[in-house]
Amino acid sequence: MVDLKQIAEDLTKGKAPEVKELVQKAVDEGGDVEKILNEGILAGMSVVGDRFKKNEIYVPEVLIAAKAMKQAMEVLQPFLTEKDTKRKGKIVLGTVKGDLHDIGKNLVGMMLEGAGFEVIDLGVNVAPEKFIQVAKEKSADCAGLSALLTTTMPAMKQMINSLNKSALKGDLKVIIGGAPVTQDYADEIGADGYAPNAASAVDVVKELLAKF
Ligand code: B12
Repeated sequence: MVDLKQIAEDLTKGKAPEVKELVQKAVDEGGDVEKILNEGILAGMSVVGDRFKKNEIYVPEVLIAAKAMKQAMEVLQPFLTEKDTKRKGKIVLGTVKGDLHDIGKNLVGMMLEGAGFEVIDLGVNVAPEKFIQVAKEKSADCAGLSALLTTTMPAMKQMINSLNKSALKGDLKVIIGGAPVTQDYADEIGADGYAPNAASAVDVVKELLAKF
């Protein structure tokens, strides 16, 4: 039997081929796909996130681990999609206007997809109205906004102000994140949720969309 801890450990070291192989083996052995995801891949990514927060590792290591995660997710994705025939919810995700940082946003997107949510990634430099327009078109349940610059955080407030004036008010949940963003800021601007990292973003979105 594949040791899921080994998957997590190899992932923290960015060993993409090993991680992919072990995940494939675990699936072939008939392992529980959600368990492989949670106790293998996401457990590993959570360690990577913690180490990054403590400055024990830096952006390149995070990216290498994220790449390993992405490859491993390719193995799991068909099973996850099959299992969640009715997806848990739809999220429009983007980095706010004026901001080009997307590493964290991409990690959040990957983790959400891994957890069974449908993610519509709008990319970077996304105008407040764009989030609302696409959410409306695609009947999204939640908008995820990322900002890495203190100067672009006000774009989150603008999006919420626009949302409150739109027909989607109350229907579209908003979760925000990014290094300078805090729970206090989320409360101040009236966001529905905040998460400090990709792993907890999944928990917060699950809570917000509990009706699914
Ligand atoms: C990589 C990087 C860049 C890259 C971005 C590449 C890319 N494709 O993203 C490049 C080189 C392009 C860049 C450019 C700039 N950068 Co820069 N950059 C960084 C750096 C080193 C790392 C950011 C990162 O990717 N972290 C890794 C990820 C995994 O962490 P994260 O983004 O925080 O995401 C996690 C959480 O925040 C959360 N999260 C993130 N998004 C979301 C969204 C939701 C919905 C939720 C729930 C959670 C969530 O989950 C993620 C995963 O756990 C930071 C320094 C730092 N240590 O943070 C500076 C930093 C953010 N940059 C900074 C600056 C100033 C700039 C520039 C203005 C520099 C310049 N003079 O040109 C430009 C701005 C360009 C622009 N308009 O956006 C400053 C910001 C200062 C400030 N307080 O505003 C920082 C803090 C560096 C510094 N100490 O000065 N940068």
